[in-house]
Amino acid sequence: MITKDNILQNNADQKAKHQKRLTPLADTLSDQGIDVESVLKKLDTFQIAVPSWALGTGGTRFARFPEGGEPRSLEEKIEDVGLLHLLNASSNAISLHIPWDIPKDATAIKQLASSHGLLFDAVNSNTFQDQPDAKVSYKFGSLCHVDKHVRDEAVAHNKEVIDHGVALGSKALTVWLADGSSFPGQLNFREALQRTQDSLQQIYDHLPADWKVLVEYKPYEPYFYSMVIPDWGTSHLLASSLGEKALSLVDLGHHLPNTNIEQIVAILMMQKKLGGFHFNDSKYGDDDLTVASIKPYQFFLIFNELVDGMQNTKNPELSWMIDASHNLKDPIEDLIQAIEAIKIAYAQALIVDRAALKKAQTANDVSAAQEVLQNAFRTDVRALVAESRMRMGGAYDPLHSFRENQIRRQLIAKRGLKTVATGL
Ligand SMILES: [Mn+2]
Repeated sequence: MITKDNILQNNADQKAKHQKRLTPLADTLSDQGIDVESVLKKLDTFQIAVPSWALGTGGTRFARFPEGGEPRSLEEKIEDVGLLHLLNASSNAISLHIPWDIPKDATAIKQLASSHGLLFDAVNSNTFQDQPDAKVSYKFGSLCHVDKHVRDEAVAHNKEVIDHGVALGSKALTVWLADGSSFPGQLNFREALQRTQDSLQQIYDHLPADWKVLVEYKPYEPYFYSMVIPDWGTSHLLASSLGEKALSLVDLGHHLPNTNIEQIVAILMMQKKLGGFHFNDSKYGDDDLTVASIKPYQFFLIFNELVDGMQNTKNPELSWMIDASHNLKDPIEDLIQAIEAIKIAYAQALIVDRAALKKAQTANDVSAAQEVLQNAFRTDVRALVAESRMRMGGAYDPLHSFRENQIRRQLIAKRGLKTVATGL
């Protein structure tokens, strides 16, 4: 479809245009005392995992309008992430969802992934829906359920997910619980949380020594009165009680409107309890829109705290993942844009003049502090991100390459127009 040679040839064609953008930017940054080379090195190695469920077209409660050529199997999902990684050199891992992506032959799947330069990031369990062969129902919860049989089943499922992950070389389990209630009185809050903690402890005890469990939180949906793990505080409480291998996972869409997510990031990192990220953007709720498509400044402020935390705390290494689902755009085009947006925000956070910011904070110079942050945010770093991408073998303009090479048309020719990605 598209080869490394195509990409290198196209990059060579764009070289003069690229240099015209890069040189003045690098000069300006150098004048500001920024070590451009060290920023580039950080960008070079920054990799973001792609979730298997983002490769097909999502829907709403009302309809689904597929793009065509969606991956029909785990193998094809891996091929799509491989294609993405070929284009952007920044998505070297896939995050699987069990049972949607159970490998029939783990060794063969691992080999296929590795042939595309891909690793397996966190594996995700699913107790938010009943599978056709289910012995019990999760209608009224899973890890929090009042019936021990249901809890046991949900715990066993999570342990199985860990085992699948071990076979693939993954190192983390993400638990997103759809447990909650939609009406007052439906659940005893305290008992539901206690049962959840006990269930999580059993899962935690099944983790290999070098694994971690990432505990997601969400204030509402699918239930609209209470969620058992509604916020970062509850996630942090659970992660703390479970042990060192348990960490909180921040999904950007899992907050009430106007929540100060950057402050949550700072607090969790101070506590060495931030495990990872699910990147997306939101206008109203868990909209799962493209990263930074709605609130780019907030996204930059989040990365500003992440960079500060990575430099100044002992927080463990983070799992960077996208969690998005799109019903309008070509899923691969959307992922190209999402990863680009993440790298732009990271680059902008890396060029923040931290010494000047510290000085302004120490002097209570509010205006100066704002200037420092906005100076970084208003710098167009796209040439820097492109430079790093090309150094790593990626395309000058991945979206352009995807379109120019008519990749979606080829995927449709190969897989068909009416395919539905497994799990969607
Ligand atoms: Mn998520």
